[in-house]
Amino acid sequence: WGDDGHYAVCKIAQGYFEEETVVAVKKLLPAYADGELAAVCSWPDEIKRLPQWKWTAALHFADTPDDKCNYDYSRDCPNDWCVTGAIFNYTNQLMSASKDSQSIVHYNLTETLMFLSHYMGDIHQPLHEGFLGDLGGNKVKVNWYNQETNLHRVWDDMIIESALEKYYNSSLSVMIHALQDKLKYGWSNDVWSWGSCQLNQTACPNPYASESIDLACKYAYTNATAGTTLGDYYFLSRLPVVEKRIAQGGIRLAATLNRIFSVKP
Ligand code: DCM
Ligand code: DCM
Ligand code: DCM
Ligand code: ZN
Ligand code: ZN
Repeated sequence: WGDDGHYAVCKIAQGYFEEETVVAVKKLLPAYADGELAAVCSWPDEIKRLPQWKWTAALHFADTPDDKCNYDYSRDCPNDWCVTGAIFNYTNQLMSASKDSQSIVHYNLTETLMFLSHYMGDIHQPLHEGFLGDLGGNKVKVNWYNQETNLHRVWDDMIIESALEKYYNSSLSVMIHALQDKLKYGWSNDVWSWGSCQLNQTACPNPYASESIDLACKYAYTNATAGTTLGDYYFLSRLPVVEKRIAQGGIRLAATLNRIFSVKP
């Protein structure tokens, strides 16, 4: 996602934090966040092109083989170097620090929290598990209404931007409130299952990646080959998918952080 998508995921997550999570997150946030996790959730995008952070660039996605439309950790996350592996790794870092406050921590847990929160958003963007051959839609040149762009950017930014203009008075907080209402009144029966993890695991990103490539094949790539002009039909039919993925990302980020910080030393 672009900045708006990441902000929305983290703002929604904040509303589902348990008390211990509120306290732990507040301790880890940098001062400039002013107590808001959402304020720092785009940080990994801001730094990923700097020479000293280049190693993080591949952790934003897990591309999958062209036209397979499925995801397999051992195949698509070689050496654990992808968004799913990053979520496992950063969860483990926060867990070991939460479990044993005496241990010498060799990493910066503030950065760990910002990476985990960002990558939990990205894994829910269907094209972050898109095809290897087109770099998750980046090589698919399309027009969004009369603007030249690529399919990946349509899903990172354009659908959200058009929704803000058309339905939300150009206000991200109005859009977030609408998603919070949908979570309360429309998706209330799904929220518990979205947040739950199998086998008492703390983080379970693999099913999220599988859902993403399934949605990429059913919605993102469909009727969006190179050279296509995407407009109202594509926008209206795909916006519900984008909104649901942002809501799911928020719920799952909160559930994961709640599991991490409920662990007593
Ligand atoms: N981005 C940014 N600042 C940067 C690098 C990228 O704002 N220094 C934006 C542009 C991307 C968006 O972040 O479209 C999402 O990046 P990604 O999807 O790689 O996480
Ligand atoms: N991306 C992806 N798969 C790739 C390469 C990039 O999903 N193989 C994502 C990461 C960014 C966006 O596409 O969100 C743009 O990539 P970049 O910022 O590297 O130009
Ligand atoms: N949708 C989704 N994930 C699925 C199935 C559907 O994001 N596994 C999208 C397509 C629908 C929207 O969400 O337009 C609402 O679907 P539902 O009413 O099934 O929740
Ligand atoms: Zn992206
Ligand atoms: Zn990213």
